[in-house]
Amino acid sequence: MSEDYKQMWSDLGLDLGAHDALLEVLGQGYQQIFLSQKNRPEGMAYFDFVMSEVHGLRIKELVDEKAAGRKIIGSYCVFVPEEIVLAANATLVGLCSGADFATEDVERLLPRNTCALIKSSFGFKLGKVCPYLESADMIVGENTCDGKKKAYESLGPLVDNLYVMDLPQVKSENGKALLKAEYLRFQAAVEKLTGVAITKDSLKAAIRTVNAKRAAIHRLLLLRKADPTPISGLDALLANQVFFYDNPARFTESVNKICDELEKRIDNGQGVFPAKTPRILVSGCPQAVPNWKLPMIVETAGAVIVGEESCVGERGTRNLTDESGETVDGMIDAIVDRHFKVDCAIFTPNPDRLAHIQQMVADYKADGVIHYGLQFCQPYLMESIPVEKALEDAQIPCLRIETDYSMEDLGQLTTRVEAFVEQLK
Ligand code: BJ8
Repeated sequence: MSEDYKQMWSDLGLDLGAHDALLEVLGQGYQQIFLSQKNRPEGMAYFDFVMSEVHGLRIKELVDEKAAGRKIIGSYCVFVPEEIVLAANATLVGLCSGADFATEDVERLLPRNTCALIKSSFGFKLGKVCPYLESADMIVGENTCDGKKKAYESLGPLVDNLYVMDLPQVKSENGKALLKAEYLRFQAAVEKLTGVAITKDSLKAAIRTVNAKRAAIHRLLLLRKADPTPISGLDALLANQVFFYDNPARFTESVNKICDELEKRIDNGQGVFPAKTPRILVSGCPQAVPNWKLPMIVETAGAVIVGEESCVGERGTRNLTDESGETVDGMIDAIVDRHFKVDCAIFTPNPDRLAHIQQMVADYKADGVIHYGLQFCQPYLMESIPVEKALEDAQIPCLRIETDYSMEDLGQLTTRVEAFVEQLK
């Protein structure tokens, strides 16, 4: 594929040598981790194709959209409302990154003790290896954790199109009013970028499109309640990750198709692992592409992941936006209501998240929880301690891990996960 796209990547300003190296590692990792799995649903062929073309065909589509006058908006957080972007005739893509890159350069701009997710986003910019970032006409940062909000101050000078959205930290009426004010400000900024005024009809259509996409991925996630589970945690995570890159309508159709297949598998008692395999819920920080370390360890240690309480998972997709609004303002209110339910650990206090973890344990019949914390991520690491305590009080085994994107702790993590799986058996 590379030869066909070299000109496009070069036009986007990528460092072709560094980019080739990244694709090589990504391809090898994908081969070893995903394609070696047994009993995969046939519908995963779609996601294999998407991943093989994630820097190729999908970027070509975005470049073609740009040539036709459409704008591309990049985001690092599920609080950036895709409904508003689509309604203004623009396309939203995720920019969070799940691999270390150009670490030395990054550590000249950010402290060493910054979480891997933030460092990776900087590394992809400084290393000039992310065609999504380079295609974006607007990059949206958000004031969530301290790491991100301060990092955007350093990202600003590296790009010429950073827009920073303020976000509440408390689920109060004032907090909700701030979110609405910020969504209205964002609406105005997007309309200015695209030159398209959002109308009642365009916003309604956008809400329906995004809801359909969320409903489809949520349908897939709920099918994992079955024992044996019809899809591996690795493949489900991949679908959750592709959610942020793919064309929404095509994604919805492909996910619904694989769900039809999974339903048949469930009817036939067919699973990826035998029935009674220990079932694990992963809860915590988002796992962005190509961060597949934890599910790879868990699913080669004799367990299966049945759910992700994460923004790349149910935290990000479970709630739909009410579709009944009849005015733009009414629909913006519905978008605010929907996003205000996201129980990110940046909120204080954040009791909904604990309740959701416990609900997911019950719904997915999980035998235990692995709390996934990225090193130096204060919000999730801080919350992991009361989460563990509450789960233990409810006699639900919990393993708290703290890691990064490197493979240096692979041996140590594997040993801990294997011991945990033994305990669940
Ligand atoms: S709504 S989880 S996508 S902020 S891992 S950068 S929290 S130090 S990613 Fe997130 Fe939005 Fe919340 Fe979801 Fe900071 Fe932690 Fe790093 Fe994190």
